[in-house]
Amino acid sequence: MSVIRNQALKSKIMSAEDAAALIPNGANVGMSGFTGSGYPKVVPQALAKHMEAAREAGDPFRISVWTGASTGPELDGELAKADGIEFRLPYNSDPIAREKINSGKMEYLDMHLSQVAPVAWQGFLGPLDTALVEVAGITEDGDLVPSSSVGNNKTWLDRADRIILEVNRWQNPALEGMHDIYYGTALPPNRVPIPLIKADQLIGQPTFKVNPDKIAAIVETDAPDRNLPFAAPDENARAIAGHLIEFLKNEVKQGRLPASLLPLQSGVGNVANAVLAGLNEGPFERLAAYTEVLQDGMLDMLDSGKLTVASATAFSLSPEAAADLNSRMEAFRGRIILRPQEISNHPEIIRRLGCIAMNGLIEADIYGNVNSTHVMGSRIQNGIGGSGDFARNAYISCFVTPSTAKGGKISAIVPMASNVDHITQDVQVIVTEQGLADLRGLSPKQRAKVIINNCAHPMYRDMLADYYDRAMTSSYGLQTPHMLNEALSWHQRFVETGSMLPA
Ligand code: 0RQ
Repeated sequence: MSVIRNQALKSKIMSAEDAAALIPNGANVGMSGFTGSGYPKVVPQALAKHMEAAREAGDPFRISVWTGASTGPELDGELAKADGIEFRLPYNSDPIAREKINSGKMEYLDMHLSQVAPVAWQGFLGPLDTALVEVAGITEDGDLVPSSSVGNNKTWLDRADRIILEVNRWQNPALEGMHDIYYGTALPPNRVPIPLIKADQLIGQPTFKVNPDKIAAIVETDAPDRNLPFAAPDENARAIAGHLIEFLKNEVKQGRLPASLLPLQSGVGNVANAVLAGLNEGPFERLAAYTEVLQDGMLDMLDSGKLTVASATAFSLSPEAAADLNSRMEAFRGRIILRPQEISNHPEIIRRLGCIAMNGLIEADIYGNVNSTHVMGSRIQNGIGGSGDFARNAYISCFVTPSTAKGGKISAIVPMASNVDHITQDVQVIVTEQGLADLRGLSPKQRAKVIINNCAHPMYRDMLADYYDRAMTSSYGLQTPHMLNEALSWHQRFVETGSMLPA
């Protein structure tokens, strides 16, 4: 069966080049895509060629790109390489785009992922000229079958003046019916409760509604989603997973968590994926996930039966796992639900379900403030993504990280975080390969002792204890003792010498 089942819309089929030519210089473009899934693959490349030519002719052509989260090299990579992105939101992990941002050539607005759609509706971002969205198909009635991510597509399709669709035949047609698109959100004062009280509940419809008059172009594609592979869990990652599982086991024993835990959220990255691998071998059964991305580890847990259902907004799978899932999508019907990111990351729902959040970090300070985004306080790594949505509203908010980075030259536990994404009140558990710090109910000074003793690498532990002891005798105040002239000196030393360790 054709994936374009609506006869009238077939007349809109055209080449990627012709579709790209519809996007004007300076436009705000809302694109699909979330962690390397469901992003448009051919129109951005055609647009990038056009941008390269314009740049060489001395007449720069740049647009603002709004997405769900990160995308693939065909989108962010190609447009950034062509110097075609003036402004980008909300989450990026593409290395070329990262380099443009960090060299000051691209404006980047890093936002909580749950807030992007409502903010777009508030209007201060300006009008949305074009929605460029990958879909898996078009129904007889002209409804759109979402692809391997939902992200902000509902909002882009509703809000844009013009719609360009990429219909991707690579996506398994069995995706139809695996999405839950909720149309009940509104801005205040018209907001109402979102009626979702269980991770596996359906509250919306399987397709996007769309005004056919706005569809200006349809481009047919047949190209795979492209994600980066995960690193196999190393010794550190396995140790981190082990500490976290012991902690969760004890919470169950103490009667603070049910035996099947509470809905899990797991962030992006190698360490978060390794924790899932640990959970797959662990003692917990009949788990549920209410999360934003479904990584390899979660797919394995669905396969083993440890996980009964995974609600997310996107797949975030290695190329092998993406191909594997795509080849047997039907088997996961009813067990995988993809929702708009406004819903997958909604504070109201996360708080109600009581998610257990597990996210990576760049650095944490001795008082438990967490930096998820900026290396040495100034270079963006990826972005806050959904970590803030979940950390603030979770039942238990955990952060996982190796205790050092860059072969030990950087300590992930520092005197003062060089940028704060998650304030100490939103950080309840920090886990490194050294151990776990349960910070719940502790004051700042009590937290410092536990973090230094349990989480810091031995190479840095005495240095942190020394900083804390001296701060206790010289700090302006003793609620959160600091020596302001030294608090960021480790970072400055790294910038100057390439290591946080003294010569
Ligand atoms: O860089 O690849 O150049 O060596 O950061 O680090 O240790 O592999 O860890 O893949 O789990 O990522 C915070 C980036 C961790 C991620 C972060 C460097 C390190 C390496 C990756 P290289 P690891 P992970 C839901 C949740 C924010 C968004 C989020 C992230 C690279 O977890 O983006 O949580 N989180 N979303 O060398 C310098 C340090 C460093 C450091 C790590 N202290 N200093 N570099 N790195 N720590 C999903 C979404 O929102 C979509």
